[in-house]
Amino acid sequence: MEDLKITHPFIELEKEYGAHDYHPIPIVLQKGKGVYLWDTEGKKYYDFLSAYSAVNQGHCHPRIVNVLQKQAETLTLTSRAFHNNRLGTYMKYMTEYFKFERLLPSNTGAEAVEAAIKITRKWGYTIKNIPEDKAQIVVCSQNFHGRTSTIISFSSDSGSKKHFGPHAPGFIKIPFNDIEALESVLETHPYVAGFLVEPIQGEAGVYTPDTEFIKKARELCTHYNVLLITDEIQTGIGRTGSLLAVCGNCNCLGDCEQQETYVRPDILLLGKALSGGTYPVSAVLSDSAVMDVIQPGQHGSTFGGNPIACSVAMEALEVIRDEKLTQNARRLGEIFRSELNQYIKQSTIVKQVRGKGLLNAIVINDSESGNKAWNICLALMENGLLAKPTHGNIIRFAPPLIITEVQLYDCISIITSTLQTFESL
Ligand code: IF1
Repeated sequence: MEDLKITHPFIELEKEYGAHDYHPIPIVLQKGKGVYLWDTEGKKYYDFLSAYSAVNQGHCHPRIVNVLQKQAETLTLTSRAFHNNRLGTYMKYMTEYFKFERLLPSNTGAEAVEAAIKITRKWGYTIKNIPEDKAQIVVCSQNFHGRTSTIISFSSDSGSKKHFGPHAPGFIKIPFNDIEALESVLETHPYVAGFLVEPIQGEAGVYTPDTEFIKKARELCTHYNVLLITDEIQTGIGRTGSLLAVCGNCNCLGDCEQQETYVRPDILLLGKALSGGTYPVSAVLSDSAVMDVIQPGQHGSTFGGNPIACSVAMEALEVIRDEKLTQNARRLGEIFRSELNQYIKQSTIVKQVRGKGLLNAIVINDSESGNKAWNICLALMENGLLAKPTHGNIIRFAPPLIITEVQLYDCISIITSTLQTFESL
């Protein structure tokens, strides 16, 4: 991928002293507020990535930062060797907010996914009576659930898994959105303990499944006594225009069981925006019948459920509710896709816009190995909007959910005018 010929002292430091595990857009940021980011030269940009949906509430949300500061001056970490006055309150808050009986606190998304794999396997052995070490978990091709050794074992992306073997066994891959394939596997594999799925595949390119896919997966998992595990680390917390992507098009904030379109998983995974992007916080939510397979000494982490994480997460979720960010994401997402579809009618380089709420992507008319999407993102950066391609020819657009209609139209204008400059090339 071509880079602008510029470099920057901070970029050079990363090159000189850091692991080269990323290929960032060549920009150095030093300030964030709301939907805006500023680089070290003071240039202002719209953030259309939101740190991969971790900044749903906007950069440095004052309420969340205030809680972060106050807790950081009071008590940052006790470890779980002792109790503290924030964890129990947080557990009650989260289980009521998302309507589950129990929460296991963790820090990163991958940790939550790994915990869910452990819980599912142990549930399989001790409750479903699967023979020891025979449990299998169904996953989808093109999944992204994190980068730990177990998780990359079931990745489809060779770049994520090659030379990192030997890979963990116990996973069966089906095509995303293929309910017949799921049924066939569950019919013929009695040792399946769980089905792990992103309700929308973010990294793969914002693939939204058929409306009924998750609902039918729920029915099949119930029928075959398999745990449905939904990874809402990227899609959750209002991003897709409902509190959880597996909700229907409801305005609710947690009581969507009343809606016939709500699909309740057996295990719900959250992360990223759970802290509004201010602190690593992730969570595994389930009911006692599943979560109680974990007994003292069988799971944990130094920072899991620390006072800062608990305090910040509760405030971050209050902000989602108080500022009606879920509803805003739904309304503005419809405008965004409608406007981009208008543009596509006369475009030769944009093939499609897809997504839900404010998790959207455009597909560029280029090969996956092409650099058109990358060059478009460089041009967008020059024009004051930050986005980054996922998988070659797909550009993900995911602004903070606090974006206003005026700001969104401004961004649509930047995006379409930038795309226009590539039409004749
Ligand atoms: C990177 C991708 C997005 C996730 C889902 C679990 C995790 C993620 C659905 C793990 C994390 C991040 C990781 C970050 C970039 C970003 C990403 F491009 F990698 F794939 F969003 F799509 N489940 N996604 O999206 O959470 O351990 O990172 O807290 O690794 O480059 P984490």
